[in-house]
Amino acid sequence: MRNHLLLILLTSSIMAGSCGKINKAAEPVDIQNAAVLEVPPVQKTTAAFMSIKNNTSDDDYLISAETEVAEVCEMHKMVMEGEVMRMEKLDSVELPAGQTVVLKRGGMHLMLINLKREVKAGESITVKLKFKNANDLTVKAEVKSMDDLN
Ligand SMILES: [Cu+2]
Repeated sequence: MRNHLLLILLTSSIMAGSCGKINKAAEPVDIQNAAVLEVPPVQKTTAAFMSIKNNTSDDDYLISAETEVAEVCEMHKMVMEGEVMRMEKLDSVELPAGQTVVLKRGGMHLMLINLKREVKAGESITVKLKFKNANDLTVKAEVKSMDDLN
């Protein structure tokens, strides 16, 4: 009886291990092309963009973000209201299993609010990301001019 139980436990832990990730070498979540938009010194708000790939076979969620340069960092999406485009705050960004979600201009983005200092093209800014399942990630986002972001 004891042996059977042990076998069941072993089998289930092996299966759980192999199901957790699609690609063993990859991180649970990969960030690519992280960028922050350069803004004039008078502007106290900017946005950050990136591609977020969920390498696991479970849906995950980006639940918060923070940067060294802004007091507040929110997740936003653009919505059309009649002819007018406006931004709406998101509680989280869904990261479907095995898929890449792109935060980009005109779409979802991180909003950096109350900038503590000027952000200049060419410098690199630390962005901390928190997920529902994956461990926290710290990534470097390059500050880019509007033209370089297109
Ligand atoms: Cu926004």
